[in-house]
Amino acid sequence: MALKDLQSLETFVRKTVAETTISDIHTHVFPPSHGKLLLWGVDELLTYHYLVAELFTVAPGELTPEAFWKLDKTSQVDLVWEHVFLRHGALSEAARGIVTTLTALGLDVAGRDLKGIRKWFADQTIDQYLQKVMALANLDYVVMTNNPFVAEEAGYWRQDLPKPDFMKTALRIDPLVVSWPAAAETMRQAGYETSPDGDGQSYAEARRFLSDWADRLGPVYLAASLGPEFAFPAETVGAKVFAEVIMPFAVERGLPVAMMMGVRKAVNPALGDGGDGVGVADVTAVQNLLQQFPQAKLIVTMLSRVNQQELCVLARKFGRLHVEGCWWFCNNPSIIEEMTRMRLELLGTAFTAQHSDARVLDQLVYKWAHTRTIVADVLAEKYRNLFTAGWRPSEEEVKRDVRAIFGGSFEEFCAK
Ligand code: FIX
Ligand code: ZN
Repeated sequence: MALKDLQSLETFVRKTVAETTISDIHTHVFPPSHGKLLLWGVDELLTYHYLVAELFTVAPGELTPEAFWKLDKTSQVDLVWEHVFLRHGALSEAARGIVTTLTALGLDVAGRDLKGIRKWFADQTIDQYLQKVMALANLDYVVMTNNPFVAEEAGYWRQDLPKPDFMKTALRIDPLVVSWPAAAETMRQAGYETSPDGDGQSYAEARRFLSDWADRLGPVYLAASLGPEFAFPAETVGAKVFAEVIMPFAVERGLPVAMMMGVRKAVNPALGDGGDGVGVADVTAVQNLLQQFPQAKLIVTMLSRVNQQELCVLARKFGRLHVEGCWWFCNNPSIIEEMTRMRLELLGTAFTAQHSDARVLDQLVYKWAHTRTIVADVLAEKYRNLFTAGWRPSEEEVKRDVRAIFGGSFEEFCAK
């Protein structure tokens, strides 16, 4: 049905964004059968590495990361709660996210009763809670991050444990690119003839390793996070592994390669996962891979705000490049708004607006609630401009377009 005036159009756009089922194409959640790997609950929420990093921006000098990591989880949580939330206010995106999640779960976060909130979580069982979180976030599926080079993860997958269909897999292979000698040793110990130097045979065996794990996992895509220095082509081991292992395997298997570019690993190692930083990546590496591998499909997100326009322009040149997500340090309202507006202006709906990157299950609730609010504002503006220019979108078309940027375009891209 056509939308006859600006008011009914804007109302319908906002309603559609609020109600559209979303596919979350990058997360760090795990199946409940993988035990402690699946993080959930208020203590894990409050010790998310974003908040631990924020703790050390405000904590007293005598509280060192070394001392913090020696504390038990409850004491760590109490410190984050006291210093980040109570003494300095929950204005950061990561802190506000906890408030959003706890409120959506019906908990009295305004009362700041951490004890009572902890008790509520203690009464939850993960299987029901997982369903509750997926429903609250209104997701049809999540794509996980599954790294066969992490012994604990590989151990669970080798047991062939139950996994909900709505938890899809991604074969994560950073070590192949960024630490080949260690990856070669892991593969050698698993029975593959790989050597730390990397040679023809090693690369063939690495492709076999990927093939065996792809058979086991059935991944939606291959994935790797890369530093800002990643270049292609280049006389580096990483570039050689892309050329000899990753790209040939991906093309042969018909799998997209997801590249997450621009992370400066362990800028401050004392913070653990929270110690990573950001750097401007090299978009020409993506361009060169697309030119050299004309059958390959790349899904790319970049960590630096600086890279965003150049990446969007490249996606206009190659239908085999899919731009997705406001990754990590871009996953903040000010940057999500700018990136979504830029992507709509340059790519129409041929992109995926967001991924949650959730490491703690409950984060799915806030990451998507916050994104829906921002995307609704941007889309309302874009449809208003389009209507004013003379176009009359129907309700079905608005639904189609909203779904497109929340998973539909991704599925079309993967099926190409
Ligand atoms: O490499 C990645 O998948 C990153 O998203 C993570 O390493 C990072 O710690 C994260 O979860 C950011 O949100
Ligand atoms: Zn991630």
